[in-house]
Parts: sequence; C-alpha cells; structure tokens
Amino acid sequence: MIRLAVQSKGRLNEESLKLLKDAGIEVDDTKRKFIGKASGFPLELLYLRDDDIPGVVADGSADIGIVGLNEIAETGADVEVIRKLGFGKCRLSLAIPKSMEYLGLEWFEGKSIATSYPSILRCFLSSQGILSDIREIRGSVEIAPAAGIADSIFDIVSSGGTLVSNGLKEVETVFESSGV
Ligand code: PRT
Ligand code: ZN
Repeated sequence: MIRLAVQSKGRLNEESLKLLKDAGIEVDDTKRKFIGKASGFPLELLYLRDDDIPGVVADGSADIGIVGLNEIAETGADVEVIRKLGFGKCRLSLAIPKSMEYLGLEWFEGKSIATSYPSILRCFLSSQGILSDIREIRGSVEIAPAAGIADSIFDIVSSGGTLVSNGLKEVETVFESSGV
C-alpha cells in the first residue's frame, strides 16, 4: 500500500485528484476524511494542509506527496523532488507600493517586509547582503502596506491581479514554483 499526501482543500486539491483520475485511479472524494482509499490501486490518501505535506513525507508518515515547491523550500523538509507537475505554477516575489520609485534591491535595506515565507526570504536577502525587518503574517499579506503593518511584501504571485488591486507592484521575482 502506497500512502500519498495531498492537499485537503485549496488550489492544488482538484488538480492532484485529477492526476490520479487520469491515471485510472478512482478516489472517493465525496466521503473525504483524513484518510481516503483509492479503488483499483493499492493507494491510501492522506488529506492535509499543504504546509504539513513536506514534513509527513520527510518523516515517512507518507510515502509520497503532491505539494507546491514553495512549501518544500520554506519548510526545508528533507524530501526528494521527483517530478514537476504542470499545475500550481506561481512565483514568490517582492512587491512595493506602486507610487514608490524602485531602483534596485537596496530599496529593501532597513525596510519591513510582510510575508508567509520568512525562511525563503531570509535566505534570499542574506545572499544579497540586504538587511530587512521580516514580519511573518499568515494570511492577507497583500494588505499589509495599506494597513501600515509593513513597507512591502513578499508573496505568491500568479496573474499579478492581487498586487494591482492592492496598489502594489512586483519588483523582484525570487522563487519560481509549481506543484511537484
Ligand atoms: O489550507 P492550506 O494550508 O492547505 O492552503 P493554503 O491556503 O496555504 O494554500 P493555497 O491552496 O492557497 O495554495 C496552495 C499552493 O498553490 C501554494 O503553496 C502555491 O504553491 C500554489 N499557488 C499557485 C498559489 C497561487 N498559484 C496563488 N495565486 N497559491 C496562492 N496564490 C494566492 C497568493 O497568495 C495571492 O493571494 O493568490 C494570490 C495571487 O494571485 P494573483 O493571480 O492575483 O497574482
Ligand atoms: Zn497552507
């Protein structure tokens, strides 16, 4: 029996289950609980929050998982990426209020940056020799500058629409991600 960890709900859930379906593996999604069984294949599904997937694969609680590469990088979990999947594509970028002039990374020196990905950001900034005040927030990162919580943000960008509607502009792409 193989145990596969997938996101229980959210952006990767549907595509993860579709991948199984396309491979001829039926999963009873209507009775979704913590653990699900597949029919026609010796597979057990663990439905988890995406943040927890790298860890359960690393510690062997699951044999394999489907998760965003960004979560693997952020958690630093000791897992092997065996395949990039064609969905969940996004990037992690730095963004600042659109009225501000931006000439380069030095802009961030001494500034505060709100993010849910402090580890990836810390690693990037230190590689660039920039010292910033990283403020970890769990959700709605894009409202932080307007709310006066931080000068800028480091967040997931896909179409860029969320940044625009919050009066922000993307100035540096730091990390490219997809489902893996
Ligand atoms: O509940 P759980 O913890 O499992 O889910 P979650 O809320 O943490 O994650 P979820 O479901 O939002 O995203 C899961 C994964 O999808 C992420 O870790 C990424 O790998 C991937 N992904 C791909 C995205 C996006 N695209 C995306 N656009 N994750 C989030 N967004 C958000 C982003 O945070 C921002 O608020 O969408 C907004 C930006 O989108 P645009 O199109 O306006 O730029
Ligand atoms: Zn999450």
